[in-house]
Amino acid sequence: MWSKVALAVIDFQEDFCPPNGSLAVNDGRSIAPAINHLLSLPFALKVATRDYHPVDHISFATQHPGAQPFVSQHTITSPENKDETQTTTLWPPHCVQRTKGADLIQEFESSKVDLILDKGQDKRVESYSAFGPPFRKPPVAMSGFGTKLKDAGVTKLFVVGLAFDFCVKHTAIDAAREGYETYVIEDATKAVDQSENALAASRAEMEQAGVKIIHLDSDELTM
Ligand code: VGL
Ligand code: ZN
Repeated sequence: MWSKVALAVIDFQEDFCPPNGSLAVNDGRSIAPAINHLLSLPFALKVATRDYHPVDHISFATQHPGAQPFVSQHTITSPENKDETQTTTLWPPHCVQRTKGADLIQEFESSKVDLILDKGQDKRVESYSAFGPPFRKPPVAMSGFGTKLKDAGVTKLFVVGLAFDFCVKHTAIDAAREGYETYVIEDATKAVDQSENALAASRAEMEQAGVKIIHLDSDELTM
């Protein structure tokens, strides 16, 4: 029953974890045992993604004079179509290519994944989703995530990792829209904004798109 089922571990990287991450998510490191447990299950495909930005990525507040990380919003126009825009939060520089902050964390048994895919490499656009930026015509070489799932014949996807309210959420919503039976295992994720209101809003947004939010003890994981 696992033959068409994949696991995606999103952005489990140093910069998203305490104590030294530049965009550390509270308790981000604490989900490592949960994720390592999931890696022992017989998924047909296990993928890890990395947020992997050029040093001058558009999402860095430092690229926008006067902007404040976590607070300022910035509207990005599709490089391919000026009628498509994306409004997004600006961040401290993070996950810069070939820096320690971009490394997958040591505690994550990443040797057990089949593939590591990089995203966020085009400095002109933000791409929370592993499927690519939210524009109809992708402006860039994509991470390859969608193609790899298709090639493996996957129909069902479990999404975990960091952060619940950004890259996990957007990857899961895109997966559901692409027709995958999609689950987020909430206790194998952590959010940037851990207030109950924000968590509820993220859950609702995902559920609206057809994503199911489950926990590690779900029957869905004892197929
Ligand atoms: C992420 C903020 C900026 C994430 C990536 O992986 O959730 N969040 N870049
Ligand atoms: Zn990023």
